Amino acid sequence: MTLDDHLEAYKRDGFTVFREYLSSDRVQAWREAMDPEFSLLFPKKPDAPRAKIVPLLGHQSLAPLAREHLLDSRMLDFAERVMGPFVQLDSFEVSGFPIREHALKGRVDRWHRDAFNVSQTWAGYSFEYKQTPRPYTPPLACNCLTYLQPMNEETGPLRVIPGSHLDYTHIPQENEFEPHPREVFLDLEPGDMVFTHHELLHSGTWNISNQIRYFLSIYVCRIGLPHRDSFNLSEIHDIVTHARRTNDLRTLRLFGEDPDFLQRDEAAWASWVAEDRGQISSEGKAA
Ligand SMILES: O=C(O)CCC(=O)C(=O)O
Ligand SMILES: [Fe+2]
Repeated sequence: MTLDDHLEAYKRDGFTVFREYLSSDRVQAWREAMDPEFSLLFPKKPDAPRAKIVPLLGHQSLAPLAREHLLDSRMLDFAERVMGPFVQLDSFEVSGFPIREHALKGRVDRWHRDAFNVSQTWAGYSFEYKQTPRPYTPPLACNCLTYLQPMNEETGPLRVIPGSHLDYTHIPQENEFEPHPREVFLDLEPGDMVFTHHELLHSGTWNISNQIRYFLSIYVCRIGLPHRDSFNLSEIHDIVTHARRTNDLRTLRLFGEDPDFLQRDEAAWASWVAEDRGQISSEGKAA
């Protein structure tokens, strides 16, 4: 699929899948580096549904793999296609889901929209019109989820509601743990990456396989929005120093730095507004 194909699917469905995003060597390297970490993390909170390592760039042994993954131009190119040149890191983590009892097979983790979503802004308002799907607009945030095992009935698939980034699908609290009539299970192989729109309704599924279920999550948001990860990490200082030296503005923006972006944005608006004015017919101008 070309980036245009991905963009078309993304606009329509609220997500797109990049197959074989990570090679099997990379998937194995990640798993081997993380298994020992998670076997220490799980016993600390035995009842927690998952454990996390965050910020990944602050982790001593995982930082080199994390840096390569975060700066992958395929992800950054696509993020810029969907958000424009405003891509900032919010948080980069790995989640590991422990092996759970068979009775939890197929159970919905919890339906939700990810951070910065606005679909539910007027939930509960009594409308005098019927809400119909709104026009697509660029996301304020995107989740780049890379799964490190096949995603099937045992490992617990990612379930999504295609189109829910635009159609105001609402799941009442009492149904957040129930299957949804429009849900689709994503059939993924190890190393496949799912790139989501922050308004997409989705849920994980409990892991009853014989291995830890992992995903890497790079959550990006529009520059200037509040971010969870600290950018005051030695790995990030190193990336930023290099980016300054090479005048790599995209990489600087990833960590919230770009003194000129607002000015460039405003210049683009000004030419757009001028173009619109120029297109008004003589009748419109006379009015
Ligand atoms: O468990 C999954 O596969 C998805 C997790 C998720 O939606 C999240 O971390 O926001
Ligand atoms: Fe999520």
